[in-house]
Amino acid sequence: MSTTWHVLGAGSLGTLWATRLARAGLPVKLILRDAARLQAYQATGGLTLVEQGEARVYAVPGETFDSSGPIKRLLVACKAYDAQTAVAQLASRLTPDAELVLLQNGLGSQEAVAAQVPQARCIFASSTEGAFRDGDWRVVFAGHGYTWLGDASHPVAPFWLDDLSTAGIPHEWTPDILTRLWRKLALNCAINPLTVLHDCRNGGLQQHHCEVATLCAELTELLEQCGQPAAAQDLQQEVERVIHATAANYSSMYQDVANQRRTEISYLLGHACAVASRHQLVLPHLAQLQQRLIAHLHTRGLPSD
Ligand code: NAD
Ligand code: KPL
Repeated sequence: MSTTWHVLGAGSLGTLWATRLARAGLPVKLILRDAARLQAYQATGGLTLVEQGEARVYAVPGETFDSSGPIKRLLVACKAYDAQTAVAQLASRLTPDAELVLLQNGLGSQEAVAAQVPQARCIFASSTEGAFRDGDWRVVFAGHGYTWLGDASHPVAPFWLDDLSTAGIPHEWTPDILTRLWRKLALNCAINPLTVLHDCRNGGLQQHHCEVATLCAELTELLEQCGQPAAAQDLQQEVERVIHATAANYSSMYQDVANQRRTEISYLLGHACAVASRHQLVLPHLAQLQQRLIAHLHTRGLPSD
């Protein structure tokens, strides 16, 4: 009998994972905020996955935090700023051998969650898959990608990665998950805030080549100083490649701001600046970028944490 996947967060990635696991016949349960959300969900009949224009409904069972029953495998699919509070509400249901998969972008939230549930194994993930919601309980699979998973403190892969293969979720186990997360964080720091401040698509940053290069130099210094030299390698070339390859796209932070949604700034640029200051590194352009972004978020009435 397979272990049930509890999925916390019925948003884009949570739905993308829950529907594919359910489609493969694996046991999945969705954890919702409260009874009202559960009732609304149950009235809809399930989660809808839209793939290549075709919509299919999967009747994944739902429950709330205070449902009874132990949780052995938990996919945490909320935003970085919600992860700690959401997991705290479930801590008492986690089994002594529980495993959590943390799908959050950026860094900082994973350590906070892990510290909260010391008995559990926390597996960090970094995903390049893309999905967005086009309605309540509906997600559009927008970009095929890969999910890297790893546990910096314990390099052995869990046996349940087979479930991901069965569900057709492209993935790879890596002992260097922190390097991957730092590399992605650096890319996001070099691209996303500038797209917000210059009000442009990723490709628009080709007009701001010097500003991008200066940020890449400071991010490279940060990565080298904080023990992540592999994540620093050829950073500027990689940033330029991504700007070119995704020229027509709006960055995720741009989309958050445009839609008046809270950003994950504290776990991206905020985390980079906090680590720089912990290492007593002076990185003036990164610090100035953070100040400009915070001021911009305030003018839009958005939180800056
Ligand atoms: P999302 O906002 O679509 O979904 C998050 C869900 O979590 C929401 O439905 C929210 O209501 C729910 N949630 C928050 N707190 C909760 C709580 N206490 N109890 C129950 N539910 C709660 O976010 P997303 O786009 O799926 O992103 C999740 C993470 O994955 C982020 O860190 C994001 O950066 C990362 N990511 C997303 C994508 C993507 O394409 N969407 C790609 C790569 C990485
Ligand atoms: O991951 C991204 C995002 O928009 O969040 C890219 C496309 C790499 C830009 O930083």
